[in-house]
Amino acid sequence: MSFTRHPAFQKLLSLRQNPVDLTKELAPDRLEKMLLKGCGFSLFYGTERVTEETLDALYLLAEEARVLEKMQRMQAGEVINEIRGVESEKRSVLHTAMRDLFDKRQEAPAAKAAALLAERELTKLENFLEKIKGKFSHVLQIGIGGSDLGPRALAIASEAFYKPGVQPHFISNVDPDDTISTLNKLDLSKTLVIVVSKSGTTLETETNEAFVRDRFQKAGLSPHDHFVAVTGEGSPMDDPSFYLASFYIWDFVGGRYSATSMVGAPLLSFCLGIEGFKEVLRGAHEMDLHALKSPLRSNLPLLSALLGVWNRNFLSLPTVAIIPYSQALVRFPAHLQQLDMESNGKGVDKEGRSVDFSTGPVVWGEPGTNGQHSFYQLIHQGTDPIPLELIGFKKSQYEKDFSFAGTSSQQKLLSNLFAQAIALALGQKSDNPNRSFPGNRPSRILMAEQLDLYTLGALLSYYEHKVAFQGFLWNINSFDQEGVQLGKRLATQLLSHFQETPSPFPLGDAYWKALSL
Ligand code: G6Q
Repeated sequence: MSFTRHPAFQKLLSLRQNPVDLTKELAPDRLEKMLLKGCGFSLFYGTERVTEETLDALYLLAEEARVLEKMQRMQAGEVINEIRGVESEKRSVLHTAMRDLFDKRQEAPAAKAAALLAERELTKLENFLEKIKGKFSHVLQIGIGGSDLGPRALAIASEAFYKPGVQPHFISNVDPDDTISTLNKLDLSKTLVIVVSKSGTTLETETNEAFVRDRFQKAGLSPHDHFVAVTGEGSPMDDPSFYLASFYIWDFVGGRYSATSMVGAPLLSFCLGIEGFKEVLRGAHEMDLHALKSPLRSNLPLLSALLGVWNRNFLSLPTVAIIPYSQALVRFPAHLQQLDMESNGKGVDKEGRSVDFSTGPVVWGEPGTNGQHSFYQLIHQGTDPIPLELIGFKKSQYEKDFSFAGTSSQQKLLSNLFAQAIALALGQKSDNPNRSFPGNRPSRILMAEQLDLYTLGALLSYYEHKVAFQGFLWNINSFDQEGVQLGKRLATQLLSHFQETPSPFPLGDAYWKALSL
């Protein structure tokens, strides 16, 4: 059913007339009461502009949209990546099977078969890593979009747990400066190169692979002894004779959902050891089970999805800032930007009808406290309220800290996090209009004990399921990406004309024709 036709939608429309005023209502007991715990996380949502009545209506909406049933169908491997009645991808969506390696495994045949494939590739990887032990210290991943952002975000976030001496590097952009500056940091003789492309046809990745292979050849090294492929079975890159090892990914794992598949596994296992990588998978799997099995009112990613829908569709807030108070999560906002905006930046519903409501928000962010010294000005006093998703951890990763002026750095970090949420909610009155803060600006806080490997996996999965739940609520397909496909096609068409004309500016008729829009 269309999102706006649910009876709960009408109820929420009436509630939006009079949303809670946080400047009046925020008090310690509200913060204590509006808290949901699960899977090692605590979600504080007392600083969102909701009342118990709003929450009742939101949960009713979730019930009417049958989101838990849809989550079950997804994790069971039913074909849900489709738009009914028109040509579409028509695939299962089984990134959850990539980490279904522990107890309480899925019994549904499609999910079970996918998990067995994942297990097979992981065993292959384990044997490969054993074989190359001691040969390499640098690892370079070449890939873009989903074949870069998630693995890179996880690799940066888990540096505290690396095996001694390993150094990961990434090349994604087809900008030659990116490639050269990365190559300059490598000792090629000690470098393992992992080329990741599900399609095996992405121009940026093909170009960078050729570029780096050329460097190996020029250095008198055989690329075959250093290059590993991760690709789809039967893709142009699926040629094991060309690589030291090859691993597979499948069309039921979308690029932006692929960090826990072989897209992220080789690099992360190289850096963390296979057991370390499995710990990331274990955390992700526990959150998968939590999203699947928790009832409506105790389901963490669902609550986050519902609060997001309230802010987007009923308070009409068009963006969301994700601010981790953890430097390790510096690339997480970039990954979540792709995850959310590529999944839910859609204009038709699952029946192919144009939607008459807003879908995915603009997602952006930076770690706190850095953001506080830049764009928080607009967040406090700008004309457009921006809902925040704040992420924090009680303990630091290294657990090595320094006391200055009576408090540790970790205490300073956390006190900033909570102070911001409260200041945004309460605001501040002043006779000087330039020094007054309107307040009533929503945020929520996701807290965990420590950003260890398990928690990192669970955090990744929490956001994957938040995005999926929002898609289920809006009745859109969160798992295709026609907009990305269009850009790839047009760039390739246009490129042929660059070969003919050295200077492409101004873009003359020939270019417009090449685009055949
Ligand atoms: C992700 C998108 C997109 C994709 C890249 C790389 O969901 O589809 O970001 O991951 O375009 O594609 P390949 O892995 O096929 O090179």
